[in-house]
Amino acid sequence: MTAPDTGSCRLAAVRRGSIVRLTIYGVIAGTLASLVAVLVTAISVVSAVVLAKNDDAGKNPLRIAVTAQQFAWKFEYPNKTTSGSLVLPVGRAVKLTLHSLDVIHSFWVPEFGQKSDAVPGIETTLVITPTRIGSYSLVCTELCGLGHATMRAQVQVVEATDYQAFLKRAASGDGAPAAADDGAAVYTAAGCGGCHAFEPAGTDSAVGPSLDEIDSGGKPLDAYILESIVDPNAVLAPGYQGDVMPNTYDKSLTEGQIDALVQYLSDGQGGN
Ligand code: HEC
Ligand SMILES: [Cu+2]
Repeated sequence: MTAPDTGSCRLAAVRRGSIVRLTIYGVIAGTLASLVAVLVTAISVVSAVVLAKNDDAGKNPLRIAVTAQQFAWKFEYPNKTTSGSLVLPVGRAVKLTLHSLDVIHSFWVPEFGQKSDAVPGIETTLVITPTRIGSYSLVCTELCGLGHATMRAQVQVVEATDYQAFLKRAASGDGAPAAADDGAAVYTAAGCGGCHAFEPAGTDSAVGPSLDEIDSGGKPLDAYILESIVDPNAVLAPGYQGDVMPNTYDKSLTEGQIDALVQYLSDGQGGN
């Protein structure tokens, strides 16, 4: 291009100035608007959950208490039953109240699009309305210790009738992991597998000693296992450090659950 050409172009543009500019702005605005519309549609299609604002839980949200602990999640429903997985009815506003028994954890279901920390001594909340039936994963996104990577739980969004059925089953202790005092279920729900190998449970983590052959050091086996769970620092397994295994199980598990766990581990001993 030569200079005179540019000059005449500019002259023409100035003469038609306002109209041209208006048209251009109009086109840009139109494009932006349709882009935003496309994005909004895309986001609502991809996201399984409509987020309500924290202060907009509706009149009667479903309230579920979430307890985080190294390295497991526990959910308590309005009828007081608990479970190691989160089951939610589709289309209903849910207010999750988050607690931690030890360190800071962070509740994150990628499809829910929003995180909330679980902080010891503080109650935090998360309000969501799941809009799509399906199975999702809850992960802890706060590096909370050695078993952090295993601190996961399943989230299921189901029809309202299936949710009611789940609550009934959970209340009767049938098929609800942490509610039933079933040692295997307690082992999974309490996150023991995040640190221990135990063949009957199919876990192979090596942060703590393998539980396949527990050496009770001459004590009665059940008593030794019980002590190891409720007071982990009382006797340290040779070659392992104290203050690694959470010392909160006597608070977070019921007596029945601990008994079931002791039974489960003791039954699983190779030599006994
Ligand atoms: C963060 C990791 C971690 C978690 C989670 C954990 N433990 Fe441990 N556990 C350890 C470590 C480390 C030791 C060895 C040190 C000690 O004895 O305290 C241990 C020791 C034990 C022992 C004694 C084993 C022996 O041979 O003396 C038992 C039994 C046990 N754990 C059971 C459990 C059960 C049951 C759970 C779940 C309720 C659990 N642990 C959760 C890390 C963990
Ligand atoms: Cu965590």
